Amino acid sequence: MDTTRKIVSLGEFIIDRQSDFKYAKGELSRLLSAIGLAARIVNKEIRRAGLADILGDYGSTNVQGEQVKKLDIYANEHFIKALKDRGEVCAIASEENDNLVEFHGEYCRDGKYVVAMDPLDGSSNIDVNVSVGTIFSIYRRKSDNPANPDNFMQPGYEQVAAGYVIYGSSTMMVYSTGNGVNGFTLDESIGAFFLSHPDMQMPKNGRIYSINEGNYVHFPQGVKDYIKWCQVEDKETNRPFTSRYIGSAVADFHRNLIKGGIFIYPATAPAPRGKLRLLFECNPLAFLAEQAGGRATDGFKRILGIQPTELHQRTPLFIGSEDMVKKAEEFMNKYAEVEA
Ligand code: AHM
Ligand code: MG
Repeated sequence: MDTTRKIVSLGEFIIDRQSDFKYAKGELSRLLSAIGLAARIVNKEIRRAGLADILGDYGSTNVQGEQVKKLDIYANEHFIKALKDRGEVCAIASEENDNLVEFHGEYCRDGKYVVAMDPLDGSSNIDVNVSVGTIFSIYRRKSDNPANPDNFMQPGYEQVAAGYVIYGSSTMMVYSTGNGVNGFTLDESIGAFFLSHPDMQMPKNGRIYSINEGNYVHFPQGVKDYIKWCQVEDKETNRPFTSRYIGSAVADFHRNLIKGGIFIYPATAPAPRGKLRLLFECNPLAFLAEQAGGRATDGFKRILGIQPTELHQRTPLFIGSEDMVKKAEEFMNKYAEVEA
């Protein structure tokens, strides 16, 4: 045991860092701790997912005669409830809801903030016991009216905080308030997150590329060329690289954050704007990548600089170690005029 290292819980850490915000009165701290609470509730349900056959399939009625909710719906409801109960958020945009969820009255005291989230990303992986995650993003509200979508039409660089919870072989919460990235691991026996990965830095380079190669035929030529480049033998650059694709963006990102690597979800012929959502997935992960010294673009321009025009907007995503993303962009730029 390393007795020189201080044990710091998520709650203590949030309070300690409150002074980073000059005018903070504790609202953001309360909001972050609400996310930590919802994460623990959702974690408990995810850990029981393998028992669904015994206790009742999701969508069916369980042995107690209760309706068993699909986990993505369950996660959505619990994150919304935890945030609503703290009263610091005036509206939530969720990948699970077509429209904004807005709060009024006691549930929105001053409601300085709005939250965009993907409550359970990669949820198709749940049935096969593969990691999934919750992704969140916090902005200052812009309009007096919580229902005004303009509150969410802010470029990603305006994020006050962003992060994710990964429900993997252990459960972790990783977040940033714009002052570095810190990771906390859940001790399930006592139900508390502890600082386990202080000041996370994404390696400047890496040798893992992560992309759904099944779509190869539909990729832009720049991506095809980059993949081929990754596969060529070259001692100096340590190629061929390793291919790893989990199919849960949070898990692929988390691995690359620690080991170094690139994750690409490009535009494809059938999905010309890519698959991933700017507000719910790309902006929060891009914020974390940049805070950890990495890079995130759509193959040409910075993700955090994109002006959103709709809640469920999609964008191609190239994210990870700075040098790897830059290299992939070089290949994209060769065809920029053709693809523009
Ligand atoms: P979801 O929000 O519906 O779960 O979809 C997002 C997920 C990402 O986690 C993952 O990177 C991607 O979809 C995988 O897509 P594909 O199966 O097309 O490779
Ligand atoms: Mg998603």
